[in-house]
Amino acid sequence: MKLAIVGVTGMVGQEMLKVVAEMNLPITELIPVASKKSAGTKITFGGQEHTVVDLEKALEMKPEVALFSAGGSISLEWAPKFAAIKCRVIDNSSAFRMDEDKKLIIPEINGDELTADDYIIANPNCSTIQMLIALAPLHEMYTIKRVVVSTYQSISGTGAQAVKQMENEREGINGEMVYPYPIDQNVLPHCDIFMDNGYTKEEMKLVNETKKILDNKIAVTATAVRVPVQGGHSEALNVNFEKDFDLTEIRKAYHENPAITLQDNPETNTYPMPLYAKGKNDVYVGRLRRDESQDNTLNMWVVADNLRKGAATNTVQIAQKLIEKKIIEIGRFA
Ligand code: 11C
Repeated sequence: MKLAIVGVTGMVGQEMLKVVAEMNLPITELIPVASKKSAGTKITFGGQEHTVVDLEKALEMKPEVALFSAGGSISLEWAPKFAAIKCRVIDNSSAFRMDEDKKLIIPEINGDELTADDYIIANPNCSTIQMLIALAPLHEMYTIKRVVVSTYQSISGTGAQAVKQMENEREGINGEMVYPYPIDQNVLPHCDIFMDNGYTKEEMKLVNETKKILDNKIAVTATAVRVPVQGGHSEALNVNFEKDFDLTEIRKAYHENPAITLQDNPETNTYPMPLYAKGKNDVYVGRLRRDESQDNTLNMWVVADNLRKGAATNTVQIAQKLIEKKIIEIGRFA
């Protein structure tokens, strides 16, 4: 298939190239797409050089699938134009996630909802994906009533300029700031913009996307925090169930889950950390323990590479699901 990657020069776009190669998507032509400013530059994929094109040119080249990760306003303007030529768009921005007519997909959880009518498919926010991969099996076993989540989000979630800000701070260079404060040696209780209700947009993504993907009845409250870690988001979850749970049964379910690596042994100091998750597609789960202050409640710790399962990997897995379900008509434009 002809595959376009829109935003190919960004941090997620670069990771998409790696994941597409690792997962062996059946690609006959790669169309790397970026802003007019980057058009004409070269990228290497599959041992060959490819020229980056702008969105207008990419549309003329009629891709069958386009992975978008170039920001919400680009998606809002361009995804419908690609969909109009019957290209399947998988969009990593927040533009369409809460749109009632668009599906919000984590393949392991609701990938089977995809149909041939879906031309713009939304990829959830990174912090939602890793949380729901960990929570979905528990919801099936014990029915989740409420989740209290605190995130510890790395700076790569903000993008390359945030990585530059932290590098500059560490080297004592007075450079451009993307955060309102220094991030090195600091912790900001602030991811994405503030909303009228006092929560940040990132916090509300955790609330609203959980309801859309997993179950509208689950109550979620969130505090999203930026920490001076280059890559990998961590989350502390407090999960209240309708009925009592069994820790051995939970460990067994995680152990058998192909999307999850269980790292949970206090005796050997084994628990998930961003350092382990870097460059990996799995979601890492550990620190499983009963909340002794409340019945039917579990505490746990979840880590994943936000550029991988939180973004590029999930997006590519949606494309794989479309192929598996024969929704993508491979070779249609050949
Ligand atoms: C962060 N979750 O780490 C964000 C990055 O809604 O797709 C992705 C923003 C989004 O700040």
